[in-house]
Amino acid sequence: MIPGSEIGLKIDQTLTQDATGTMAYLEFEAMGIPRVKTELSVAYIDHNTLQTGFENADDHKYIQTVAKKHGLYFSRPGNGICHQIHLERFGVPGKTLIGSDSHTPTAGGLGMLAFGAGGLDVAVAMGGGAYYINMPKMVRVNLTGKLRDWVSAKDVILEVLRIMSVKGGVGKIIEYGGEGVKTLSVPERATITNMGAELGASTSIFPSDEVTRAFLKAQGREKDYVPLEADENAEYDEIINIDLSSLEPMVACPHSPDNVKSVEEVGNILIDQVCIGSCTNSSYVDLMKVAYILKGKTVADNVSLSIAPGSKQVFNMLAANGALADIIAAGARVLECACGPCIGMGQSPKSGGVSLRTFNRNFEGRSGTKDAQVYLVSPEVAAYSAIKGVLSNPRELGEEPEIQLPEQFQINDNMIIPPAPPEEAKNIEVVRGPNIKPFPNANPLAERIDAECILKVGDNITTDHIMPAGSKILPYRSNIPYLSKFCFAVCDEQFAERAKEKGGGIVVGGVNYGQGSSREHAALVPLYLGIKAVVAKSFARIHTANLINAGIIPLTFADEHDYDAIAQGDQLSLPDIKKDIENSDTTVLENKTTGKKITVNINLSKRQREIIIAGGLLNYTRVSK
Ligand code: MIC
Ligand code: SF4
Repeated sequence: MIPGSEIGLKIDQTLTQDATGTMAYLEFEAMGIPRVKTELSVAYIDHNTLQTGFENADDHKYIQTVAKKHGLYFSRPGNGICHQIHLERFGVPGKTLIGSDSHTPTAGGLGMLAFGAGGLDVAVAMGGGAYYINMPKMVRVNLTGKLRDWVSAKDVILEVLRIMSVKGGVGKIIEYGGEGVKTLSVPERATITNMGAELGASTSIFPSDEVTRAFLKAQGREKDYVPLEADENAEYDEIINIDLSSLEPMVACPHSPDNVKSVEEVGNILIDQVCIGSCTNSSYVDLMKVAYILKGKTVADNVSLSIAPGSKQVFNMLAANGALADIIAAGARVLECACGPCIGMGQSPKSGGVSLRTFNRNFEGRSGTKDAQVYLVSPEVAAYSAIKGVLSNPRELGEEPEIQLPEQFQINDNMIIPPAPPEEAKNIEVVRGPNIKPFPNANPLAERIDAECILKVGDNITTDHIMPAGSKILPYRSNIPYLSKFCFAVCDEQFAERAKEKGGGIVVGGVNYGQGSSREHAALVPLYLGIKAVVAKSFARIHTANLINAGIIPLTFADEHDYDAIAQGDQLSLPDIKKDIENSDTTVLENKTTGKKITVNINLSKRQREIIIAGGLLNYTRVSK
C-alpha cells in the first residue's frame, strides 16, 4: 500500500442511481454474470424523476426488472435520494462500498470505506471483481470544541473546502478525528463526508463510535454496529486542525464550492430563490431546524423556496409530527424526495437569479440557468434567508433549540423491492424501452495518433462542462448518440459539430480536469465523438478511471508551461504512442503546426496500460476472459 501505486479492493456493497445506473446495468448484462456477487447491491431511482416523456419511466422499468433478475434491491422512485437512504437503511461500518455517483462517500459518516466510481467499475464489482484505485495519502482533520448555535456541519465542510480547495483532496483520504467528532451526529458527519467529493478526495471517513451505535439503533440496526477508530500511533501525510467553536455560518460563492466566505463577509445580498434538500442536507434534523425557523413566518415576497426531503422516512416523520404543516404554511414549495433542483431537474432560477442552495455543487449552468448565481449554504442559513429575503446570518435568531435525533426513526421499507430468489430469476424478463441504445465501442490502440487539438479548456473543468445534465438532457443517459449533441456545450456550443465533422481529435485541459460527478458519460460521449486522448496539467480521480475504461488516453504535461505551446486547431501527433504505452512513462507529443516537441507523462499502472491497448475495459475483460 504505497501512496500513488495501484491497489485492488474487495467490494462488499454497491449502489447505483438511475442517471448512471442504466448504463451500469447494460454493462453488467454484457458481462454475462447471472447474479451479483456482492453482499448487498441496491439500485436507486432518484435523479430522473421528472417524467416529461417516456424516457425516464422506461429507464426505471429497465432498472427495476434488471435488479429483480440479477439479485439487487430496488428503491422505487419516491423513496428518496440514494445516499440518504443508504445511510439510513443499508450502510454498515467497516464495509466497503462503491457507487456510480460521486457522493457515495456520504456513507463514510457511518465509518464505511465508500467510493464514487464509474458505472463500469460498479458493474465489475457487482460481478465480484476488484475495484482499483491509486493508494491515497492520508489526511487527518482534527476536530476540537463544539459548534455554536446555528452553525452546522455544512459550515465545517465549507471551512475544509476553504482551506484545501477543490483540488486539495485529489489522491487523498480525509479522516476525521479528535474530541469534536463526538459532538456530531451521523447525518452531520455524512454532510461532511458527502462534500469531500468537492475536495476531489478519494473518500472521507469518520470513526464508528457510540454516536454511530445510537444512530444504527434508532434505525433498528444495532446489530450492524462495530466500533472502529484510528490507531493511536497512526501516521498521516497531512494534518488539519479545526476548532468547531470558532466557526461561523459560511457560504460558497459562485461558481465553485471552494469559493468560501463567511455570511457576514458577503453581506445581505438580495436573493430570488432558496432550495433546501439534496444528499448533502436533507436529513430529519436538517429539516426540523428548517421547520422551526419557518414556523409562523412567510417566505419573503421576492423569494421562491423549494424543499425536497432526502427520504420517505424523513418526509413521513415531518408529516407525522406536524413540522411539514409549518413548512407548508410558510409558503414553501414542497417537492418529492429526490435530487430535483440539485441536478437541474426543475426549479431553475430566473435569468441572472441569485439562488441559495443547501446542495454541494454550484458549477456554472448546473441549475439549468446559465447566468444564475448559485451560493451553497447550510439549511439554517437557507431557511432564515428565505424569510428575510436577503442572505442572512441565522445567529441573529438567538438561542438555538435542542433538536435531537429521534431515539427511534419511523421504519417502513415498503418502497424497497427485494430481488427474486435465484430459481424465479431465470424467468424474469428485462424490459427495454426504445430509449436504450447500445454504447459506443472503442477500438484497440493504434500504433500512432494524428489528430487536431479539437478543444482547449482551462483549469477545473467539471464533468458538468463535458457532459451537462439537467431536465432536457438527463433522460437520454442511455442514448449516447443523442447526448453527444450537448458535449462541452457549456464551454463551446460548436464543439459537438466540429468533432463530428473532423472525426474527433485531442482535448487539451488545465489542472484538475474532470472534477465533479462520476458520470462515465463524460468519457463515453467523447469516445463516441472520436476523442483519442486528453492532455491536461492534472486530472480528477474518477474521471481518469472513466477515460481509461473508455479507452481514451489521459496524458499530463511533463512541464506545465507546455500547455501554452498548443492552441485550439493545431495539428498534433503522438507518433510512438502504442510503443510508449507498452513500456514507457513518457511519450512525445508533436505540435505539427508549430514544430514543437512536447514531453507528456503516462501515469498508468500495468493494468491500465493493458486496458488502453485493448480499447477500454469491456474489450480488456473480453480479451482476458
Ligand atoms: C451529480 O451530483 O453530479 C450527479 C448527478 O449525482 C452525478 C452522477 C451523474 O452524473 O449521474 C455524480 O455526482 O456522480
Ligand atoms: Fe443527487 Fe445532487 Fe446528490 Fe448528485 S449531488 S446525488 S444530483 S442530490
